[in-house]
This record gives sequence, structure tokens and C-alpha cells, in this order.
Amino acid sequence: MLTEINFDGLVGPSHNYAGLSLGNLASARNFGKPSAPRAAALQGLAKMRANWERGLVQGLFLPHCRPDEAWLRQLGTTMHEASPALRANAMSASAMWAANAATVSPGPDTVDGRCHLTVANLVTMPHRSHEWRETLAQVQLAFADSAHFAVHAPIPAPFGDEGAANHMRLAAAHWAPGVEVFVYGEAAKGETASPFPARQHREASEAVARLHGLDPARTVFAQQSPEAIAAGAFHNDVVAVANERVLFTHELAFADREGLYAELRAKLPEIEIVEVPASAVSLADAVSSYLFNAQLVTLPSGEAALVLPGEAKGTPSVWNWLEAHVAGNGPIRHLFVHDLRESMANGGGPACLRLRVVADPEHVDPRFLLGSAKIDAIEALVRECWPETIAVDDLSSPALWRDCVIARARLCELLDLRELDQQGF
Ligand code: SUG
Repeated sequence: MLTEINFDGLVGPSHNYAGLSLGNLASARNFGKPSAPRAAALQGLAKMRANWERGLVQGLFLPHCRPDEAWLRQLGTTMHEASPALRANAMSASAMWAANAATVSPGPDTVDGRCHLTVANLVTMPHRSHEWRETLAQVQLAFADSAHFAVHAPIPAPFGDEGAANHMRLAAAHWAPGVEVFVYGEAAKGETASPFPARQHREASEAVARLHGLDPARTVFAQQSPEAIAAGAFHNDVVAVANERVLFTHELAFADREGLYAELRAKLPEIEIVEVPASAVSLADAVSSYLFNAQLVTLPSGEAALVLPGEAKGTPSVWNWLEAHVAGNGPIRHLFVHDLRESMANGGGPACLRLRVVADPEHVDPRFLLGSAKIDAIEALVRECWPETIAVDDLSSPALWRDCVIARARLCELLDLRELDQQGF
């Protein structure tokens, strides 16, 4: 039975605000503030539990081993000797944003009928560029069943690939053949480049589509609007989200909105495009509230629901639009709000925290799937081992480095994934 599984990245014990992501306004705004890794992980786990209780299948990716001494070794240094900037990069907990782990094409879309996953190279940001090795190791374990999954190593540099955050799948139902939309960023000809980097390159998206064996007739490449990138939409999933036949998008998300909508209508006649006009919600409000970084999910009843961050409820233009949509019998029928402020303060909303994989859960390594008892056990471990707070200066503390390594080792042991603790990432 093919179903959608949401694999959430657990927030790691080194979660901090080092301001590492140019173009991510929240990351820049919160630079230097103390973080709360324990609260952050508990907020994420509460969302996972709630989605599981809603009847959705819930999976987990582990935080990566931090500090990443292996990466520093490649750079000829160690945590003791590295500059504060390199230390912060080696301590980043950014792997929590699992939407950037990989791009996923479910079996009904691919030439060999297997679900294909390409791990993202994340080459644009130094602190994210070393995630791929451990992500690849986890993905290879979770989806080891090669009769049903094909796992691809990252696209080589310099072609930037940020994974599912720039990829949308539309289909009559999860199990039906879908139309896959790859959204890339680049300055339009003749336009001044945005002050912020476009992290997803078209060449990378085209390579992923080829590797996955997608049918060109059901594959779309769309340019993100430079205006959205300049407004802080460093990934497409900050301004648009798709689920089954619904595309939920801001009016200014795409460079050629009319052209894209026409192409999608031609390829999937049953599509429902729910567009929020800039006159109702400005790009600035969309970016600060993360309205579109909601999880758009299909509940067991068949109804569509949005899993939103608290900031969406706290932004009057956004909440007014949502309430009117639900009252007016729009395709989205339910709104669930979660406090994810620790992740949000680094630019990561509900949708950033999860990677969607349409597959049969029976084919996934069960160590990566969650139920209530396992969530209880992880919560207890987080309360015991995750630091309560980290100030940016603490990133230079050997005691913190040791605590982070121990916390993650305990998690690997709890989940019976000791092999991930021994690979020396
Ligand atoms: O890559 N933030 C992440 C947020 C990623 C959100 N993901 C999606 N939109 N799918 C990023 O910018 C914060 C970095 C820091 O300052 O520590 C950070 O990496």
C-alpha cells in the first residue's frame, strides 16, 4: 500500500543561532541569540506525535554527529584549532531541516517503478555542504530495500541542489502517477541579480529528473521569481506547497505564473490551484509567517489539512485569509497550529522539518519509523541529554562538544542504529 510517510529531522543537541545562512532572514535576525536545543527538539517531537495521532505515518531522521571533526580534518584542522567561523559550521544542527535531505520521486512516477531518492549536495552554504555524507548513510539504511528504492549520491558541485524544498509533486492521489515540478532560482536575463544566492540550479534539477527516470511529459521546470528570493524565500517551499491535486501558492512565487499554471492544468486537468494574492498577504508576511511552509497533508478521512507554525496564527493577514478559506469551503479543510519557534527562528517551519516519501511503510527499515512508545523514549532522552541552552560563545566549549557527541550516541543506541555512531562522519 503506497502512502505518504513524513520523515522529520530531530533537532540535534548543538542547535544554535550562528547566523550562517545568507538570504534566510530569520537566521540573520536571530544571529547571536541563545538557543534552546532541548525545547527545540521537544517542539519537533510534539509535531511528530500530533501527526502520528492524526493517523499519518511518521518517520524520523537522526541529527548528525556534531561537531563534524571528519569535515574539519579534510580542511586540515580540528575543533581545538579551527577559527570560530569554522567551528560554528562544524557544529551546525541544520540537518534537522529534512526537506533539504533529498529529492524523492515515488514509484508511480519513475521508469523502473521504484521510489528514487537523490541526496542533496547543499553546496551553496558551507555549514550545510557537509550534511550529505551522513544523510546518504541514513537514507541508504532506511531505504535499503533495492527492490523498491533506488538511492542516488548527490549531484556533483558546482550545481547547487537543495532537495525536496524546491520540488513539488502533484497527482490525483499519492499512489497515482504524478507531475513533478522542479523549481530553480536564477536571475532572469537582463535583471539585476538578487542580493541573495539562488541555491537551486536548473542543471541540478534536470540531473535529478534524469537519474530518477521521470517521464519528460510529466516533468516541469519552473523558475522561482527573483522577487520572492529577494524577499527571503531562499527555498520554493517558503512560498508554495503541493499535495495530491492541490497547489497552494503565493501569487508572486514563480517567475512565469500564468505559463506554469497553464502547463500544470494541461498535464493534470484535475489540479486545484489555491493562489493567495499579494493584496491579501504580502510576500513579507508570507515569509515571516511561513504560511506556505505548512505541511499540506491528506488526513485518513481524505480531507486536506495544513499543519502550520504559530507565527501563521500570529500574523493577522495570514490568519484572516486562512479562516476565510476554510469558511468558504476551499480545498483545505483543517488548520493545525504548532509551536516550532526554535526552528522557525533559524528559518525552518513545519515543512522544512520533514521529508515526504510516498512508499509502502513495510518496505522501510522500521528503525526509522515512529510510534507512540518510541516518541516517549526519545522525549525522555532529549530531556536528559540535550543542552537547555547554547550561546554562540559556547560553540567553542569542549564540554559542549563532548555533550553533543554523547547525546547523539545515546540516541543511536536507543534506536538500535549504532552503525551510524561508528562511521566517523
Ligand atoms: O538552509 N537554516 C536553514 C533553514 C532551512 C529551511 N528549509 C526549507 N525551507 N526547506 C537554511 O537556511 C540556519 C543557519 C544558522 O544560522 O545556524 C539554517 O541553516
